[in-house]
Amino acid sequence: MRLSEVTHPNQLHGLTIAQLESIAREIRQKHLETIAATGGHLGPGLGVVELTLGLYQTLDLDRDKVVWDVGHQAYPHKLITGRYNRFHTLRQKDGLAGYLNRRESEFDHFGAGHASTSISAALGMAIARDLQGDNYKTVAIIGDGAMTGGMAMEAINHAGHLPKTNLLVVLNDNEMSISANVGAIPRLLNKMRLSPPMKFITNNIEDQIRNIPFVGEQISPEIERIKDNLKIVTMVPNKAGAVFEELGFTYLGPVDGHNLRELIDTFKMAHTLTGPVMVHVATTKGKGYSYAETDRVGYHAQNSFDLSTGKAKASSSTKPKPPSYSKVFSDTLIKLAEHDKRIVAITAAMSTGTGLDKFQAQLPSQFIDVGIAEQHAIVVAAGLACQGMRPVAAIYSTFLQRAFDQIVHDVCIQNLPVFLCLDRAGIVGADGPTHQGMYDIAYLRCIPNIVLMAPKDEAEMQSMIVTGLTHNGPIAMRYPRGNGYGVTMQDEDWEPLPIGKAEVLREGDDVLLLAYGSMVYPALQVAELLNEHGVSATVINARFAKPLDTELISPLAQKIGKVVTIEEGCLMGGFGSAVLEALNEENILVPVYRVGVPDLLVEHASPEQSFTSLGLSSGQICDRILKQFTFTKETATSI
Ligand SMILES: Cc1ncc(C[n+]2csc(CCOP(=O)(O)OP(=O)(O)O)c2C)c(N)n1
Repeated sequence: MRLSEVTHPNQLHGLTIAQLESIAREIRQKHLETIAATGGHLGPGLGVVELTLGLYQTLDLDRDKVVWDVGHQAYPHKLITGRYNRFHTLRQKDGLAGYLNRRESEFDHFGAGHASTSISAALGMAIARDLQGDNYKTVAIIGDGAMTGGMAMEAINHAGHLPKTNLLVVLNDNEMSISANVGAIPRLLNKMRLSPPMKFITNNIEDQIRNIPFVGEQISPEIERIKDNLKIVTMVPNKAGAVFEELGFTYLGPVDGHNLRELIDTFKMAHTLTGPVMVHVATTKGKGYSYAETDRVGYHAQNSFDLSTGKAKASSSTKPKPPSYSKVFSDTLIKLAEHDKRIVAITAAMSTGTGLDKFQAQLPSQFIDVGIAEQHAIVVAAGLACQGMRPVAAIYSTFLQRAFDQIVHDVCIQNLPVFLCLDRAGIVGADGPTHQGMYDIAYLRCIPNIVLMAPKDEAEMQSMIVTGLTHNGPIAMRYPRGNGYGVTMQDEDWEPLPIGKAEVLREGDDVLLLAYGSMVYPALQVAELLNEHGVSATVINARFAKPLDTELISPLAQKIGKVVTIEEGCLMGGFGSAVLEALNEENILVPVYRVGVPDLLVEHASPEQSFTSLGLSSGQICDRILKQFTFTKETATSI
């Protein structure tokens, strides 16, 4: 059977190991060719090809439920669940998503994107099954990185307390998070991986009996029974899993994650057991592609690349790109931290994404990677702040959602000087709705004591970093994915900005454009375009969404009489809402037109495509303003 013929995972039933191995080779080839063209997660999927095939051969996917943690490794799953023909559209607008999505396939039993949710979700399904008197299997597949997340531990605590609730947890242990996995749990897993693997005496017995002439074929069911009974004897007492056994799980492992025979035998065995079972599978991230096996961090995810060399495709532009915001953030912080030993940089398993890997290399004693544990990261920061340190937690806007209560309860109520640096704030592109940095202005703005700021460019970001480090209370800076504008930056001696003070960039009489962070330069372009239509605009770089510079904004709003707010974030509760509330508070009743992201999910696409589909390009914003307001001829000619 060819991979292209597999439209339903149950077609794997009954295939021989050799046939499965052949499909595995095809999956790897298709996976590599596609990611080389589209970009996406590479190493994680290559590591679970055999795990997926072996597991699915033992399941009935018309009934059984599988929950993949994060979902970035589930491309092999997509390829055998009816999406082979559309696989080339991966992560493209209107194409397949880069993660699992209940709306995309009946086989995506649970969507994700954020880590450590799978055991909880699968346990919920298992409890529902039992309450409804059904009897399908529920399986969670979780990586060793995701096991460092508190929710995974909460789920294990719960499942281990339910000895009659059948739940299979497959621990896909490739020793890596995005970077090397850190912490005591990874250390424990490593020890377990190094313990003697499960013995498969039964297979040898089976082979021996099968090879007896005229006998082997005839007693086949009997062989199966003996084989399975013997497995119980050989698998259960494995000392490696003592910790999980104590927590109420039956532990099977470690199993070679690239040996289909062993995987299938172990999964079959696991399905015969009652209660929570953990199968510990040792896999190799990037398996089968030498570049990815060697550079496991670099090939976690890749932009499009040349398959034969493993290198990124040469850009058509020869112009050097401006630095990314993450790089400016890290470089600036390093310079400041070299002279101020109170500064501690914290990441939650995202050292490369946030640029902090460089900080870690240069100032290891001032760097902390807490694992995929955003909530813990914030409370550690709060503890550091209590003792006079200057903690800087660099976390993507989307992942910081996890730590909302910690920001309220541990940081803001105690008014502690924790500096939150929200990378990837705004539209992120191909990662889609689970990763859009859409909500941070709204979810942070409502908390007392916190200051919110966003730089218009990379030079202003440097001043804001100093602002964040000198402010004596909670303060957050949001900045977008991607590169700055190539503006001139100072090497040192950055001055903090006055808290809550905005900046006037352009003056005009017809409309007041109030822009925040990444939308300030686009707002200047909008003003240029409006000018071509005879409409003159004042443009303000708000710098702070909280406190808002009402001293500047309110009189201008009153005088100009038409206000437009522009932001890269959700409209509800966002920057525009802050302006509306402030004007309302002062009884300034002028029309306010808010431009941002309405109440919808922003699906995967390129950032440019998302901006356009949301009407957020400069040209579209200009047109929208012209449509929204009537600018009289006198106004237009009075410029
Ligand atoms: C809450 C949260 N924080 C951070 C991330 C970013 N992230 C995506 S995959 C990953 C590593 C996951 O490691 P593991 O579970 O071992 O899977 P592997 O990539 O090794 O297959 C991280 C940190 C995330 N998805 N969710």
